[in-house]
Amino acid sequence: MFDAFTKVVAQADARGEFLNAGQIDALASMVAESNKRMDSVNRITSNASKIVTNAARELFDQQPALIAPGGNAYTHRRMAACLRDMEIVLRYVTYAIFTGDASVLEDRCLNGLRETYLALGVPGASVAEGIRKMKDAAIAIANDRNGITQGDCASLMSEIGTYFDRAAAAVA
Ligand code: PEB
Repeated sequence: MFDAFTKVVAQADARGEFLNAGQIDALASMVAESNKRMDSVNRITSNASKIVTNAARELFDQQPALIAPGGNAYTHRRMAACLRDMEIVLRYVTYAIFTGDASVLEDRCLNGLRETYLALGVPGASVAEGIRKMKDAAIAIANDRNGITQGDCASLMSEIGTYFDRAAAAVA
């Protein structure tokens, strides 16, 4: 598991090089902008159950076959597994946002997930759609201009989007 700092160090060490000015500048600006990152993680974390349940509700509205007899979220056991899976993905996305690096998400959550869903018969495209709905909700919450010091959050929001995109692409 890497964070933005250890990733840069590992890459430099693999080449036997000192950190270069560009790398130091990039990490320095990450530190300077870190309040936005922490606030985003905090907002998404404290709204996690709302993000998960709303995304699942929208998914089942659009794909009612999932909750009809024979569907992959039919029965309380499968519904619970589905909500749990969405929560797991969202949790790992918050770790990736916090560390500024996708490796924790990739290594501990997404690695092998497609194969798991194939083996279980869970439709990956539907999981991906659920993840996209969580992405929209999470970014709307993290990027809410109300009740917070105003600043330019465009690049952080697009970074956050990439973690959800990776998760959706890993199972679609
Ligand atoms: C991944 N999901 C399921 C299982 C596993 C995961 C390992 C099998 C074991 C179990 O049932 O608990 N576990 C999960 C995960 C990690 C992990 C992400 C990462 C670290 O350890 N059903 C739907 C929707 C979708 C869904 C499309 C969006 O209709 C999910 C939610 N996952 C779903 C369902 C099951 C499951 C299991 C329904 C149960 C499948 C079954 O037993 O028939």
